[in-house]
Amino acid sequence: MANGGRPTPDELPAPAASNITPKALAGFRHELDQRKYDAVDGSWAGSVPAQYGVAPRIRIGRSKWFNLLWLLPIGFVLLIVSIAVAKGLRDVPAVAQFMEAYPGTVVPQGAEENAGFPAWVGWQHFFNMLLMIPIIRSGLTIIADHPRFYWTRHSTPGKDWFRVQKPVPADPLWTAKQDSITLPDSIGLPGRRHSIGLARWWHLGINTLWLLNGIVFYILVFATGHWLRLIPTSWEVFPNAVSVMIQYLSLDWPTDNSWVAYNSLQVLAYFITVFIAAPLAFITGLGMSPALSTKFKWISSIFSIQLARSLHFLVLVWFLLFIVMHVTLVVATDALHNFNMMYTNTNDADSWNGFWIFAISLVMMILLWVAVTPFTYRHPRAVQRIGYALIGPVQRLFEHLDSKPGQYTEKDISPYMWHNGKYPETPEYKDLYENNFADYRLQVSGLVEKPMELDLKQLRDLPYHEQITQHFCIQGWSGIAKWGGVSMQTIVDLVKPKPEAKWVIFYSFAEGPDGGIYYDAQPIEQMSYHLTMLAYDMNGDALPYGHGAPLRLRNEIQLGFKLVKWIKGIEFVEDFKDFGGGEGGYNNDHEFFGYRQSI
Ligand SMILES: Nc1nc2c(c(=O)[nH]1)N[C@H]1C(S)=C(S)[C@@H](COP(=O)(O)O)O[C@H]1N2
Ligand SMILES: [Mo]
Repeated sequence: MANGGRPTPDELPAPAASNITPKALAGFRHELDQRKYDAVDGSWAGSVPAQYGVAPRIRIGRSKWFNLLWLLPIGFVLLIVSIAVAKGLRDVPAVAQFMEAYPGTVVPQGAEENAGFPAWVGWQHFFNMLLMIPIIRSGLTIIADHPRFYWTRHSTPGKDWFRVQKPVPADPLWTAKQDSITLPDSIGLPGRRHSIGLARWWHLGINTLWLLNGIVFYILVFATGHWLRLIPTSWEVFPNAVSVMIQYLSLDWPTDNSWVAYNSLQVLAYFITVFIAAPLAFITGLGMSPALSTKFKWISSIFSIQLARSLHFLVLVWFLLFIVMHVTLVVATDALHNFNMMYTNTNDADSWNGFWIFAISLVMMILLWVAVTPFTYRHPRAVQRIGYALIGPVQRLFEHLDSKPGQYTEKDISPYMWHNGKYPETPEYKDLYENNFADYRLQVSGLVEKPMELDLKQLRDLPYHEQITQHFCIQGWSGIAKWGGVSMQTIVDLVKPKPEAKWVIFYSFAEGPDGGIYYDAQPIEQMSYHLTMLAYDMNGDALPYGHGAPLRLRNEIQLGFKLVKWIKGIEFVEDFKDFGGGEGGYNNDHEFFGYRQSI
């Protein structure tokens, strides 16, 4: 023996088979951005510059776009013409007879006994207004994050029917984040580009209160005779509504009898708002939830997320038109009397009492309007916490919906899938990519019996799992793809998590916009769901660079931002509090998203 009695490498026994290196055991926690972000300032979202949209446009036919600003002059001309026509009509004897037969108001039986407005109507009306302001404004911010509407779940560029943004550029790696636009801070809540995380806390959080207010309203409306005012009880409401319309347009307005009964146009407008638009807002809102859409396939196959989102938007348009008309008419017809009915619940035509209460409520609304965006920028964590307190329980509830595959087939696959996020740019990733991922190792570590490293061949040798599912980005776009790879259950069975493991962190090669690698924490139960998998194939080919090569997560009850692309490691942990900024994910740390996103 040479070497002073020590064996040469050739003489050594082969090392015991092991697929774990000390590096693998370490996880990637040290590569996370540990800073705490507690305010929204100039460095927001990786110092993303403001970018404004274009005037709203509607698609006509295949590719012609109509700028809606033209509706202003067109609407003005139409209004003038309608006024002239209405005035002319009233001179026609048949029309005059019609107007006499249908003066404009149907007084239902029992209306006289139920005349007047109880105090609860005034209060409900006030709360409703107060809540609608943040709901509508945050809704606009949500729209601004993907300023396009589609009729189908494919969200294909050029197939949008409405946009406030230029056409989608030809860049094949154009991301939805690049597509997002800024709103003025006085309009959006908040206005900044890509502040959807905060906007959603406002929107979903306040929605729970609005819903509660609405339920109380429904109960009281039906428990009292108040429903008689809002629900048409005879077909006469239609000719009467036409009559009222002619009276308004001919500028010879109907006599007001609101203390007893609304005129028929009011009844129809209020009925639609209370009993059609409001429930539709709720239903279409839920229609955008990934967990619900994936579970209730028979509904979502017709009522797709994009149909829901488009209808949700049209409901908003209705509300906006309603608010403008309603406020205009309240002020233009007998303002003092109207204020007294709603704010002091008296049938007093001359007192200023109602006006003053209205004025105070208006000041409150203006103060609220002005304060909410700056408050959100100063206290985003408070917005995140309060929002989560309000809507989090429902989001948690929906996380129990473990859906089976089979909702979609090959023919449902979207021709185009939007990209999102920040692409990996590190030398580490570039080297792997150029080598066709021959040196790629997925590192699975943390609270497991058997930490391991798996190369792509080993991953491909595991039982193959395939699913055709729909992706739901928080920004609002969607798309269907076929994903092939390994069920997360298979990985769980291999590594055997310890009982203490409660959360599973997925680490990316890619950094986030503020630096530090992208990551996301998911509850361990969901790793056993049917539709939770690591995908290395997409639509029958190897997963492309833009969509997360060589490996990405799919968990179909969650929104897209939780589905980490370019995965390099998975770590089983007890709690995510000590990882990164401690909020359970990159977007949660940096942009105040939530860690449960089933809605
Ligand atoms: N590493 C990493 N993964 C990520 C993101 C990211 O920014 N970085 N963005 C997420 C978001 S917001 C979405 S919607 C999906 C988009 O997946 P796709 O580009 O394959 O459509 O990836 C998610 N995974
Ligand atoms: Mo997303």
